[in-house]
Amino acid sequence: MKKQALITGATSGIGRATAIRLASEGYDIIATGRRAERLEHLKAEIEQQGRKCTVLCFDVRSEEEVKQFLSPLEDIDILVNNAGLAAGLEHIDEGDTRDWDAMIDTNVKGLLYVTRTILPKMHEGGHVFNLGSIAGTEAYENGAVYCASKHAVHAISQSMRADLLKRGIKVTEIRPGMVETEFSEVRFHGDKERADHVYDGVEPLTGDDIAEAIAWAAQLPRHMNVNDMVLMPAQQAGAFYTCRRK
Ligand code: NDP
Ligand code: 8X3
Repeated sequence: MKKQALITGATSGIGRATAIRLASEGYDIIATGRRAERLEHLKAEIEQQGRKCTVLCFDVRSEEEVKQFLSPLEDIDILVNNAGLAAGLEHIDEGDTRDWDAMIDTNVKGLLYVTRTILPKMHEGGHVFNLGSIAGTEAYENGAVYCASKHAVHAISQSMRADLLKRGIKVTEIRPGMVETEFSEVRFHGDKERADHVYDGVEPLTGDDIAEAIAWAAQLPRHMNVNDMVLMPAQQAGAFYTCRRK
């Protein structure tokens, strides 16, 4: 039987690259996001690879929408909980509470809604990937709520792994440092110039690099799991250490 991979946040960056990569590994893809046109482009690209691609356009922050779109699905082999964002980069006494809601509702609650809906449709041998971050174990100035949301993903991943042991479902947390996607543009509310400076003097990772790691972990033998994968550009050693070349 063909295997199915569900990837949330597949309209851009890491999610899009992972959908294409897993399709090339022989998975049929279910791709989600809020931007319908981008999902249609992805579908066409994956179908050109000879794989099936179902696209589902909804907001992971809405429990109702998550249930409506994901409940009908069956037999999911891989779930990539990727949809997420950082919004704003301010001190806690200046932050916008709408940004805080967006991050907590997407990165934490959205991931939980999707997971709760999909897990009953996963069999032994299934594999969940959660997109955490180096911000899931480090906390930096101006990042209280984003870091808190990724600390939550780290905790959820550890508990989920324990909860699913008996069902033979693996849980891998992917925790990247700098990956050049639309992430920084979203964080700075569309300010592309500011976003570009984040990667000044650094060769960042790409969505394809993260997809490569996910594809590798997904093909390991049944008895072997990568619990936690921290991935960074070679010029970065943590949230506080980046060597920028002039
Ligand atoms: P992008 O902004 O390029 O992609 C984010 C994806 O999430 C988009 O497809 C977007 O789709 C989707 N998304 C966001 N909000 C929602 C929502 N409410 N409902 C449904 N989908 C949503 O960023 P990345 O690819 O970089 O980020 C992917 C994940 O990786 C995130 O969880 C991020 O925190 C994590 N990460 C990223 C790092 C980086 O440096 N880039 C480093 C560490 C972790 P749409 O807008 O169409 O809904
Ligand atoms: C994104 C990476 O360094 O902005 O999760 O926290 S960082």
